Amino acid sequence: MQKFKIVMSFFAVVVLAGVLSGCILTQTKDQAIVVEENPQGTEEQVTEEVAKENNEVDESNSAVQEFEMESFTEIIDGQYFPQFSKKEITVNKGDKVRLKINATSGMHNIKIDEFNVLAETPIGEVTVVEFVANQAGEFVYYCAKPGHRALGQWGTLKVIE
Ligand SMILES: [Cu+2]
Repeated sequence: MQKFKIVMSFFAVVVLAGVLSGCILTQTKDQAIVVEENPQGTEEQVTEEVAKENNEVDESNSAVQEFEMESFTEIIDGQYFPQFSKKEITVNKGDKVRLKINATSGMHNIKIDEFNVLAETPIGEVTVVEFVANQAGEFVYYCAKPGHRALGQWGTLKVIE
């Protein structure tokens, strides 16, 4: 009888262990699936949003300067003239600059050499570009697609002390 009890409790332990490890395995699997389901999805974006908000709180002494402009290609007498609707932007040194670029026609991007800004601006979308204007002076923002800058797709970024 004593032996039987020992055997039974051994079984009980084995069954309990099995159930527990089963739970743990299931949990691990579920977590793995959640991660797989969001490789470039919502969770990451939410984290980025939170990070952005935290940044804004951290830089509460510096203002956020937001500008909206259109990026497009005008056709005049069969000639293509790619351009930004805004030709000049003025901010204070230390400002966080947020550009909202609405690309309505043509293939464009935006580049500002001195602030390491380079972003594609897909047509039909509003592309948001952010950087901190941490140096004073006059800079050029432009489209780096072949020929676009020379054809007039650029503007002046003035950062004043
Ligand atoms: Cu362009």
